[in-house]
Amino acid sequence: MGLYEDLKERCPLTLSFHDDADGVYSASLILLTEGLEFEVEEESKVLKVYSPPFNEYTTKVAVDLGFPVDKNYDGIVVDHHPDHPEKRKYKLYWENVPTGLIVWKHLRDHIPKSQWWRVVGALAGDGQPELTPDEIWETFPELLDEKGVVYKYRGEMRYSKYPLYIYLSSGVNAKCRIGDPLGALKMCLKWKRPIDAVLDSEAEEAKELLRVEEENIMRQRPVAEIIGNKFVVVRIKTTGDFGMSGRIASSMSSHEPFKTIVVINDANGEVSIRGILAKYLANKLSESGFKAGGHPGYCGATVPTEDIEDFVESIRQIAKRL
Ligand SMILES: [Mn+2]
Repeated sequence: MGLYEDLKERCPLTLSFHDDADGVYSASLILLTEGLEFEVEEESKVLKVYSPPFNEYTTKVAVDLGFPVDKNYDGIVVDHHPDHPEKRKYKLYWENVPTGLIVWKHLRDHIPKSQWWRVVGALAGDGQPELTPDEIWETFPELLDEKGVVYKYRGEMRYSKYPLYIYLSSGVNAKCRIGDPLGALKMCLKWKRPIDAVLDSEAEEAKELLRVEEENIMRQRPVAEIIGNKFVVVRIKTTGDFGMSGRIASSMSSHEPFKTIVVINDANGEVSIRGILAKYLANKLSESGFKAGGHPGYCGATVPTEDIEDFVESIRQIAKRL
């Protein structure tokens, strides 16, 4: 039995996905798989497809969402995050590559070839477009074509340009970060070909919102606390429930490659951790009772806002012992 047979057996399906490009494209690939049926809400007729907090799914299928907190969960999980328990009741399809690629490897014979470019959206979203299978590049060579916009900067005419595959992930990611993962899924399902993702007005609007939000944050001059020469803890505050910490942690990390960057959003308790000790720190924080985890180098945590001071104090203690 493979993933396809497992899914078929449990139709009509309900589905949960991670609120990032890998999660959204993984969900879109499953939704476009031929021969599967999905449950709909009785009144609204909307598909039972959700984007719950990480680890917190209860649907029959979950993609890119880590292990389930519910020890009795017995659905189907496709994922590449670490720390799945050995003793489990659920079916796990796990590999060390982004989830969209795992989904495609198992379901390719049932996904229309015209939709295979979605795998590149998933891979680019997780920063590994180089894992794109040869036959996908060969089927969609336009993914490498560049498109951009002309703009004026300090009186000078310039233009931006990116290959098409970057647009696949950047628009979806932006919609997710402004807190609308279901809108992101809808938007990417509306795209029939990769070119449809380029400069989509809905995607551009979301990106613009994030740019403005980043400017707001930088105007506040966020405070950085350097702990034990190992960690840099930065406190930001977004105006709404925006996922900004990953973006800021990643760009700080490229300037401080030898330190581990922790960015905490005081507005919603969202934490991103990047760098050499990211997984170490997430493991220790998780042992201390915080919800933290992720891939080596790229971790995250969710902290109730009233516990943020305790969270930072834990980091200070962990640094002392190292
Ligand atoms: Mn992923």
